Amino acid sequence: MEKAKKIWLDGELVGWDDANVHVLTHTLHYGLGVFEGIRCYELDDKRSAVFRLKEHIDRLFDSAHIVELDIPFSREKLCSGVIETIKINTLRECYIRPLVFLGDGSMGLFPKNNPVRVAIAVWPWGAYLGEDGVENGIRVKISSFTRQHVNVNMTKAKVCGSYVNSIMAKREAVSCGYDEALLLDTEGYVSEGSGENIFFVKNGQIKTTPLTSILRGITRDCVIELAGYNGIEIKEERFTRDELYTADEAFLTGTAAEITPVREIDGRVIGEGKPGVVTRKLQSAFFDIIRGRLDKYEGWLQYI
Ligand code: PPE
Repeated sequence: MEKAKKIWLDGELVGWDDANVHVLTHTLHYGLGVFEGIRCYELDDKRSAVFRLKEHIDRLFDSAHIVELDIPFSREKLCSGVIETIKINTLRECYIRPLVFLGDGSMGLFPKNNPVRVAIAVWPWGAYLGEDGVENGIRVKISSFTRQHVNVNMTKAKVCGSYVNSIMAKREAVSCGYDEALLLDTEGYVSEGSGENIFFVKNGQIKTTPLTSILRGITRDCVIELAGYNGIEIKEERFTRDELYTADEAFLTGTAAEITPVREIDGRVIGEGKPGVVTRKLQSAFFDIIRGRLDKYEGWLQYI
């Protein structure tokens, strides 16, 4: 990972190597923390803009609310913290990781006075599933691990501890020679990737998982909006893995993964085994937006 110069920690900018915590930091032991993943892009006109910053910070506050972490900063302060951190690091394009965690103090499962701490780190991060993945599509495996039951871990909150499930699924998929894992929900319906939402296309119509066991992805929201704008029918409806096997096209969405086509699932070739027409159309609309080429969606860009 490529280091940047400074990290925003509890309201102060500190050196990258000085952004440290005590080993008794509560979140480190029990996983109760929440985070976000945001991207800042360089536009065609050479300005930089953070993509859907407000929505990401709102989701951070929702996540914190769900797990009862009281963020000691306002939304505005964190938005300006993000901008400030990008500027001081002189990065034109980067990934942004705000993290809300419980500091050290007491141990055990009923922490009382541990401080709620906030960090914002930024670093250059290229294509999450590889340049080739974005171009030509990736190979996905249905995981033997199940997505958390909606009453086990809160799936609408982006909670640190929930990612143990994702990491196990991802490692399993990679060790089996695949690029990414796709998890089913506790009833056996398709849920989401280790760090992405899933869509598929059949006969010109798109389907995606409804907001049950999945994270309410902001890229997912962009795709739903863009499909509507392009007159493509889109349904949020449960579906099974075999429905996916027989799809014409499939793709994953996420801040890190952006829009990554899926060319194979469990050894079955999807459609023609390469990114399909609908996927390409949505992908290019998405890339146009983040590069500042589509005025209609300028509101999604926060210039820095
Ligand atoms: N589901 C999960 C489980 C998830 O982690 C993400 C984002 C999404 C869906 C898509 O959400 P959105 O980014 O708002 O479109 N995953 C983040 C974490 C990646 C990481 O490895 O860390 C991300 O893409 O930033």
